[in-house]
Amino acid sequence: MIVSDSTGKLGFEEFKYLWNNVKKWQVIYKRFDVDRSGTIGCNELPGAFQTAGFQLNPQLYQMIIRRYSDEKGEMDFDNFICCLVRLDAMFSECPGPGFSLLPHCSPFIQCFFT
Ligand SMILES: [Ca+2]
Repeated sequence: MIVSDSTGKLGFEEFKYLWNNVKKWQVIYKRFDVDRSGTIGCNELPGAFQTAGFQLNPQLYQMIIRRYSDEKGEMDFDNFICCLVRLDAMFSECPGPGFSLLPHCSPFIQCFFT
């Protein structure tokens, strides 16, 4: 979790962790915006997420696109970061190699994206 202590405040360690992630994800975002549109399209999204370390099933991509992309299926940088921050927090709460292998986590995941 990003906010790991119970104060609800963002401590220095959490901030550093978050900042490093944002820097890393920014590089990925630029790399996977293949058509240089400034947004990540739904066809660019799976590659970007996989590079960020998230192996998701198609159902989850659909949920994410519905929740974070605009009506054309394009995701801007702010939403991309929001989404990855949430995924990262969820992955640390659901230990395991990936969501698709953890069916018992599905209702938990769905409540994040619906
Ligand atoms: Ca694009």
